[in-house]
Amino acid sequence: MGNSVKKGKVVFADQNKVKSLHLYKAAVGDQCVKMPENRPFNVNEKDLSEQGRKKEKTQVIIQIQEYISSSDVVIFTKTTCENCSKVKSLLDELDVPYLAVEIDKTDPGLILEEELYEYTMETALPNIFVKEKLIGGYDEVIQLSKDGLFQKLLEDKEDKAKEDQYDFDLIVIGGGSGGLAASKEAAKYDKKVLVLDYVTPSPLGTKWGLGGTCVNVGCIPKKLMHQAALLRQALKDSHKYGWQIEDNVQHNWEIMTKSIQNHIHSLNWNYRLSLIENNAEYENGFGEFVEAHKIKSTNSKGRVKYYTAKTFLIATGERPRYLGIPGDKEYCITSDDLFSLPYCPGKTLVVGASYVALECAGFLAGLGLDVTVMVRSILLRGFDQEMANKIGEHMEDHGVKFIKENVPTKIEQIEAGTPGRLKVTSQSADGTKIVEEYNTVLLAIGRDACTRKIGLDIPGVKINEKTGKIPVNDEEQTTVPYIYAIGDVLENKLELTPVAIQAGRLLAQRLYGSSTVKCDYVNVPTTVFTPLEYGACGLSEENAIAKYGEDNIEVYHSFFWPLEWTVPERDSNKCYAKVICHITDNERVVGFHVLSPNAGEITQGFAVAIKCGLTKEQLDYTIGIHPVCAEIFTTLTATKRSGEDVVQGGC
Ligand code: FAD
Ligand code: NA7
Repeated sequence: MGNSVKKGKVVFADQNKVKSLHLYKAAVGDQCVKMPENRPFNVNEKDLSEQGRKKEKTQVIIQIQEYISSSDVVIFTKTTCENCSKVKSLLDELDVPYLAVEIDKTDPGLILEEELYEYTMETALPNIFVKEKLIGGYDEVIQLSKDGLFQKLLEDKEDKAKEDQYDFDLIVIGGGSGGLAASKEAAKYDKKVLVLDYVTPSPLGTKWGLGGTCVNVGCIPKKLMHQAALLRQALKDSHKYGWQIEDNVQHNWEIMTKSIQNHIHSLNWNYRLSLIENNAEYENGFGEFVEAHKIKSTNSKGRVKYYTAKTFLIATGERPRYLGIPGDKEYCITSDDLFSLPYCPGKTLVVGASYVALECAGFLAGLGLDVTVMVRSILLRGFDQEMANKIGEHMEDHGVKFIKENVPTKIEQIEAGTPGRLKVTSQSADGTKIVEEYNTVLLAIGRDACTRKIGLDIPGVKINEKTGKIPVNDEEQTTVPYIYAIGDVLENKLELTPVAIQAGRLLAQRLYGSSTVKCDYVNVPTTVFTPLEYGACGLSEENAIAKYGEDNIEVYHSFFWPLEWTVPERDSNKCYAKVICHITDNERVVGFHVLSPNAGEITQGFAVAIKCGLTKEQLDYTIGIHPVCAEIFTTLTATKRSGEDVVQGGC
């Protein structure tokens, strides 16, 4: 990297004296970049008062902004910096005209370098701006150039935009799973697209990069930590397979989190690249409506910009909910903090009993921690309850403790530390109090839609006042026709990454292509990554009964024992398969459920078949693959109604 920026060192006092503002013209011709207007600073150098310093700071910020907007490509450099020279040579080779601001040649007096650091948060030079957007430094430009993408940044749709009364065709608020998918797809139709993404730090200060919940604090780190826990089980199993591994193998939390975070950082960068590849603009700013067609974007330094668009898409997702009891925000963590926690959480209380809670409890216990789950009512509300209870039993068998029908009422710190010690007071419905000590309390009690602080009332978008969720029609259109919404903010829709992506992509195709295809929210497969994974597609048994009546459904089921688990002699008949068929509709499969290793891999394939109208007869005529877990679905004969014993003896 280039020279480190030393805060407060490099300055220039009088713009008229700025001799070091070099205008590099590499084959510029008519496109010659223009110098920023000279703006003499009126700061009295002796005026060291607070007000004077503020004024000075403001003028430098304005100057930086003027530099940035004065040319398509602006580089802040130093003459002594090797990487700065390399970047300039590269731009010369690429025949790209640029303006280079040589910081070390500017007259001293003001705090350009310090303000530049504050502005970009980049700790090294050069800082490269393309079309007023910070692209990054040396590494980023070299990578973009290697990928052949630097020139692409310079292509734009300005001409089209000028014809239009708006700055953009589409502004997407939220650069998560849904927002990014929609932005890239819309840009493919040659639309001018801006995507704003901004992560408000968690109460404990955790923040992350571009890509939204799934990649940073959801599916990706969760599945990787689940994998870390499965490896411990594999180590145990390996004894019976002849591996002579010592019993006291230790897990290192820091190494795991660092490796996972490194992977996430590479994904953050790939998201950025793919926006560039698709010619969609990105800004790291918090978006909120200020007028019907105008939004304000505020970055982490409080810098504000305004943009207008013809169409808007809300894809702001959700953030974890807090209990609203003493000590929750001060001392508890949520999934937003867990995956980058710099220390092992130790003895952990997980509050909540839905999939985020059980998955986190599962992998923490799998890593060898002492884990308790505090359940207010039932496990996995909304999922098939038979499967949910089997998951709970399996977790209990593997050492996870459950405190049922209890809620925390107070969290107190006994001792600060990494982890510290917390005292948790909880209460059951009958008023019985439990007081227990933990190192960490993880709240997983649901998530709230990020819809209340984005000025939706200004254009008149209606939300469900109680939940904050946005109701939409079957084309993801809100109550304001030119404003759409997708993903986790939607009311009564599944909160899953592939759902948000599919909805975003199809919406862009309908808006800008000739498509009429709508997102199908029915029969969406999903998997809960508890230690014993649970895959599901279609209706739960309860919902199938409610919809078709008990007499009209047939439930085929069986326990099974994965071959791989027989040799280590563990978890016999814990895996379970169940298909729910609608009798009067040719025994069409309306519900598919499996508790198994790799349940997601199994469920994905069957979901395709269910989408094609799979019947029980077709399952029976399908020849299985032997010896795999999924073959159980081709041999199911026992119905629940028959009361037949479904425990299996093995292969
Ligand atoms: P998000 O991905 O949350 O993106 C919204 C983005 O908008 C965020 O980056 C947010 O910071 C940003 N934003 C918010 N407000 C503003 C604003 N005003 N201006 C600018 N930006 C803003 N799904 C699965 O399919 N499989 C899983 O295994 C899975 N596991 C999960 C595990 C956990 C712990 C969690 C919490 C979720 C999991 N999910 C999983 C759900 C999945 O992450 C979400 O369904 C998905 O991310 C929703 O995408 P989205 O685009 O609606 O929102
Ligand atoms: P869910 O699916 O909304 O479930 C919330 C869980 O937390 C559920 O078990 C609730 O119990 C429990 N809960 C809710 N409030 C409390 C309080 N105050 N005290 C104790 N327990 C409580 O949340 P998740 O976090 O698992 O997942 C939300 C979304 O995130 C999911 O759809 C994915 O998109 C990712 P209840 O059953 O209501 O008694």
